[in-house]
Amino acid sequence: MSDIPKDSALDSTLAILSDGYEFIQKRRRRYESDIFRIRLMLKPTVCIGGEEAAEVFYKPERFTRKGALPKPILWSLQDEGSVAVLDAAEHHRRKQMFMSMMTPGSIGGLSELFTDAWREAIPGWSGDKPVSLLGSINRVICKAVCTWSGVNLSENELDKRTSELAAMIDGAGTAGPRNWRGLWLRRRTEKWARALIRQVRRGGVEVAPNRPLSIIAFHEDAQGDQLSEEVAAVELLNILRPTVAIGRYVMFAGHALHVHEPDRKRLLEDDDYLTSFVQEVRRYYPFFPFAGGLVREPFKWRSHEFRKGDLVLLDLYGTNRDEAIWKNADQFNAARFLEADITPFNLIPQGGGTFDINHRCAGEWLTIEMLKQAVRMLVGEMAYKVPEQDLAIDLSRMPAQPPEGFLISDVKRSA
Ligand code: HEM
Ligand code: MYR
Repeated sequence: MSDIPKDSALDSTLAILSDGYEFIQKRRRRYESDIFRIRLMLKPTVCIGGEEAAEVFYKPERFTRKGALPKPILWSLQDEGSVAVLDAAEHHRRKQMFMSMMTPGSIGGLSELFTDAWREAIPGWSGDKPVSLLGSINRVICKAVCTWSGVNLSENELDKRTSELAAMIDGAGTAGPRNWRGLWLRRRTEKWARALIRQVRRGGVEVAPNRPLSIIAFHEDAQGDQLSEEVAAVELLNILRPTVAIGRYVMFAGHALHVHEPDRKRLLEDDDYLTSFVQEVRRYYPFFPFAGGLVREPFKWRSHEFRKGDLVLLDLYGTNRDEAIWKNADQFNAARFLEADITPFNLIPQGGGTFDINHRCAGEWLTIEMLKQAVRMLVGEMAYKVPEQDLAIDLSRMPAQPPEGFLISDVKRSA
């Protein structure tokens, strides 16, 4: 048995929904412990946080994601049959498929498409009414990532796909109507993606072999079999949806430029400072709250025996805001990463450990590059005002955002 602190609540499900991102962090502070026990939907669960905890969590093959997340979250995001719920050799092979799309050349190509789509969209934002940066940028990213992936869309389809993908993300971290809307719209996206995979396989649609659509459609498992149509569609969505999710970081970058006032001139002239700003946006702002896993092999940490099948939640948000790692963790410091060291386990907004043999987010490099380009656009190619609005970010809403998605007005091209 173990003597780690135990939350007094009979069940913590409601507390997670009300404390949101701060659920684990608050209790780590209250118990002065990086490990404590709760009951989640009546299941005994261990919560852990901090750099050492991340190292424990990301020891290769120690945890499986299969059965770890409540179904409505899983179905909104990575989904059944996806890379996220595979283990060991099967996982490594599928993950390699994703990582093969993440070469610098390929990411650079997406960044160029992003820039083109952004420039094209600016005139449409210049009307009398303020526009939401989140809503506007989601459409720009959706267009860029579809073209990059080898997916052709009409303008009408672009609107549909943007709102479906955005709804999946918006609905992922809640129980109730926002979640149901995301899942409902997702059915339409899945049908569309399955038809696309079918057409590509039959040769009805030409796609260059290095495009994600083609890579996924013709990927083979170790037995030489292609993915089922359902799973191939799910994996295509696992490129399109999270890339659209970068729109939320673009919104946060806009928020940080306004509220935390970094040196704008330096952002354009000093690549290290720009990278530091972007990393600070990823560290500071709330995005993915926790990662979950079930223990595959028993182990012991901090005198607690983890048994096979135990559910463990790792505090991603709280590790990024951990005072033991980051000086003045709750302050935004654009220059922080000119000095601070990044390890595989301290800056973990998109998971930790290694990419190839662990579940660390496949799209992290792509996220960083697109965010750097987004900041260049916001600072160097656009003039805009930030009208009066509520800029507070409610940490009980998952995913978090300023209520109106960060409004901007009087938008013009400035270069
Ligand atoms: C996995 C966050 C963007 C593709 C993950 C995980 C997190 C995450 C927390 C799970 C880590 C774990 O289970 O240990 C984010 C955030 C993003 C983002 C906050 C910001 C927008 C992207 C992008 C792509 C992507 C742009 C692809 C283009 C994936 C895939 C996985 C994953 C395929 C599963 C990896 C695996 O199981 O091995 N992401 N992600 N994500 N992400 Fe992302
Ligand atoms: C993706 O689309 O896969 C990337 C980012 C989506 C983030 C949405 C975050 C919502 C909260 C999920 C709760 C998870 C709790 C274990």
